[in-house]
Amino acid sequence: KNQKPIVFWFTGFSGSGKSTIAKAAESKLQSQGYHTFVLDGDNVRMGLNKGLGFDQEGRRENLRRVAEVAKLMTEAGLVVLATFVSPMIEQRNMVKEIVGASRFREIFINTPLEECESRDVKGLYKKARAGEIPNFTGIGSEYQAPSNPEIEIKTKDQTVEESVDELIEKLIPLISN
Ligand code: GGZ
Repeated sequence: KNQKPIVFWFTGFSGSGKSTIAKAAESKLQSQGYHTFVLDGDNVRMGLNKGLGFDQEGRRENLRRVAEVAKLMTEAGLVVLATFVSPMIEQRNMVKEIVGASRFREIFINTPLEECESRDVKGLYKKARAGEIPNFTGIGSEYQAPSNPEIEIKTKDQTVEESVDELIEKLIPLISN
């Protein structure tokens, strides 16, 4: 299938739905014949980036390496869905520079902190509030929302299915030749 190799860079709080939405979108894209790869904390912080922390230096190095991998994947022709908190504008600008602006599109999974905290799927917010995770994004560490994302998905008042469909509808025109 003809497709443009683009890196879709998902940013948002922990628990905002980045991975869930990206993985569901990937299955739909693959069933339509697109060649995709999801890069996220789960498959990267365990291996390639094992040992990197969550201070801004650790995050920056995490994101730098991921950006280089995503770039290689676009050279193989893939559509990449990369889901990382990537809290700082400066970090996302670095990623954009590495990947190349023409291949980089920012996606803001806009779920308010209060909503992520009330979902608390992994119990991490509870731990962070208890002081057990010192640099947790939104609690002990800053999150800078993107000011001009290519796509913004507000998950608060819609189902996962609706968020995925909204994303797919906006994304497909960007990868079609
Ligand atoms: C934020 C943390 C932290 C801290 C562990 N801050 O919900 P999750 O669990 O699966 O998503 C979070 C993930 C964030 O890793 P990233 O590689 O995406 O972060 S960054 O882009 O900033 O480098 C969360 C878990 O790791 N986690 N400690 N202190 N999230």
